[in-house]
Amino acid sequence: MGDEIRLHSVAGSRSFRVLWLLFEMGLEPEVLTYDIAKGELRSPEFQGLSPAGRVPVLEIDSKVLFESGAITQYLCETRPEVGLAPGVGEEEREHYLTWVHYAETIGVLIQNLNLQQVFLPKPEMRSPTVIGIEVKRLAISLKPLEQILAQQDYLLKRGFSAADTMMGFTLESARHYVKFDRFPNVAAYQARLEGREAYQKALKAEGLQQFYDRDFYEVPEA
Ligand SMILES: N[C@@H](CCC(=O)N[C@@H](CS)C(=O)NCC(=O)O)C(=O)O
Repeated sequence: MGDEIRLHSVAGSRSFRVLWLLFEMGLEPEVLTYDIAKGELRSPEFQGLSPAGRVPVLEIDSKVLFESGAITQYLCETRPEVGLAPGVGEEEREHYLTWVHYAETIGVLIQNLNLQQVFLPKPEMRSPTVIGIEVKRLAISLKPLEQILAQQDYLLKRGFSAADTMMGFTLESARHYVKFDRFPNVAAYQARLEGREAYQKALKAEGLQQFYDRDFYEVPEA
């Protein structure tokens, strides 16, 4: 297996999930950062690595992987000794898989809200109807997390896992659109995750995410 680990990343994007997991595993990737606004993900070189021009991309073990969930599963399956995911046949495997992929259910809602509230260049391009619907769907999606986190500190009973590195980044964005006072267990969970050394190390390595210009985005008037 090749030794080099290279993460293609955009600060504040889903690549954070992978960077944080790598640090939790004690791995030290080279981090290549891109600027979406400058069209850097559209270069033929980058699209040769990621056909849809998306981050994260991870080069590891002489392979190239994209999709944060697939990368998470790959890392945990090839490095089981780190103990960050239940393997096939182990307890809570089904919950681990569910939460890893559920993080994308939330991730896509966040992506739609980011597009509507942050990236569309003119306010008249936004749809208050779509924003209202997506905010409601996001709040509904947080409810099962609130329930599970009332009973345990992490998504799995056995403790911190790669399901948490998938979910944690997503929650940091969610609080810009849904008030977390309705979700005290989710808020406490997020604080718990942010307190981890590897989370803080990933924040420093990736650089600050730049695009939110306020703490909370209200649904605009229709
Ligand atoms: N399901 C994919 C989504 C990847 C994705 O959409 N990444 C965003 C950043 S969070 C991206 O690269 N966007 C660039 C673009 O839309 O041009 C994953 O989990 O890796």
